[in-house]
Amino acid sequence: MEIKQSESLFKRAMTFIPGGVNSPVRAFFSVGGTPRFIERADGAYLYDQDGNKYIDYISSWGPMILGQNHPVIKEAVIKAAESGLSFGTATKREVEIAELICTSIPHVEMIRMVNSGTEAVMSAIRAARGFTGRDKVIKFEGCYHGHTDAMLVKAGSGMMTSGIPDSRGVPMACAKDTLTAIYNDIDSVEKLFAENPGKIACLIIEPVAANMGLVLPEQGFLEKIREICTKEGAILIFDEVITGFRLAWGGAAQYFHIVPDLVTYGKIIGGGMPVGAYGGRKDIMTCIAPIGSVYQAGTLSGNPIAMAAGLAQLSILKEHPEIYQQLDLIGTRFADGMRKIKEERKAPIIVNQIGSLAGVFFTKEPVIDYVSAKKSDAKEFAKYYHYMLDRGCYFAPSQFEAIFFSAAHKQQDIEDTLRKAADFFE
Ligand code: KE4
Repeated sequence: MEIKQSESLFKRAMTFIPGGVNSPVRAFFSVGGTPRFIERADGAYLYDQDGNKYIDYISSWGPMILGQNHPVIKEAVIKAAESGLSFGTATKREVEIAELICTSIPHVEMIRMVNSGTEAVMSAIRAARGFTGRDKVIKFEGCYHGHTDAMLVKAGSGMMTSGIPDSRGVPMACAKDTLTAIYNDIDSVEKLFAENPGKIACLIIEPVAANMGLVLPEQGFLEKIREICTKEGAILIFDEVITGFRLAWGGAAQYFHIVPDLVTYGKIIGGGMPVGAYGGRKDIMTCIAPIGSVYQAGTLSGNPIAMAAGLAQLSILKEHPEIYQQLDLIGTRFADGMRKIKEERKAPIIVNQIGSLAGVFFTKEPVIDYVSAKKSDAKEFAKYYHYMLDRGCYFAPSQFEAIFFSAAHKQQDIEDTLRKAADFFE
């Protein structure tokens, strides 16, 4: 595969941008080789600067659930841009998107727009601390909640990929209030509450962990977490930046019938533009400035163009719930196909999948948490990664990320991918 343009662009990028990228996991450091510089995207496909075509299995890390360059979303952005880009005032679309979410997701009584998932998480944690008057936060090893200081402790995603689960630059004074539990291990949660009675403001969890590869909650795990948080007076925050509006319209909360106190969103609600949001119980959200004393703000929060893209995408998802069945079919078809390859070709892989999210681990043990995920053979993954990339399948360049399917993926794309994967395990 000819990638001369990407190679020369990467060389230039390395001169001016740390690692040549604006987000670490894009740099291909864990799989080696040259990141592909994508020029354009359409439907289920990406096209790089050298004209190579790929089936898109990262969907911009989740936002492009309807596929790339969707005509309705594009039209909404162009139309909004004709009226101006940013006013720094209240605007109608902010009311419309807040109304759409709050009137259709019961546990979201109020919502605040921000510009990224990181900002949503940072603000939700501050709201929980302000509401409870407590300082400590529980997160789970391998879960990633953006790069706010308090969350860069045993974090997943790019940190797990680069093997630095704890970032330098985070003061001990901050990290000491972040307690880490083990995913799918309720005893580790109970132990932290017992050791810190009355001190834990909130527990934040990815209800489906998609930043250590894909790890599913075991039966009863989320229910027990809900019970413990209620008993201990700690705020339960579902970080639905990935699962929100993806697993179901109401996200993992609807999928698993659990009611969180706060929820964070990102990705899909921006339709490809920079948007995050946090919301939930009214009694907590009314603590937020200007009506409350928990401060949070943002110049471009609720930006008119971003709201137009988000509204367009959410409106399609709301009006066409059959999309979720379609997404589940595609994800299940992929997972079943990979498991068939595992059986027939004795491939050393474990496949996790839920709806339009999947994960393929190069290991023989079930992957249920950070430790079991870390046992994956990253070298073998890297070989598989490049084999598939060179044959036009663009997955996340890390063993510790998820596979994202969109409504634009067709049966044919999946069959084509499975055929190539089977050949790799020949
Ligand atoms: P952003 O600040 O990147 O918009 O969102 C942070 C975030 C919060 N919560 C969850 C559950 C997330 O998955 C993320 C970000 N996801 C990664 C992908 N694993 C973003 C990709 C990247 O960092 O480049």
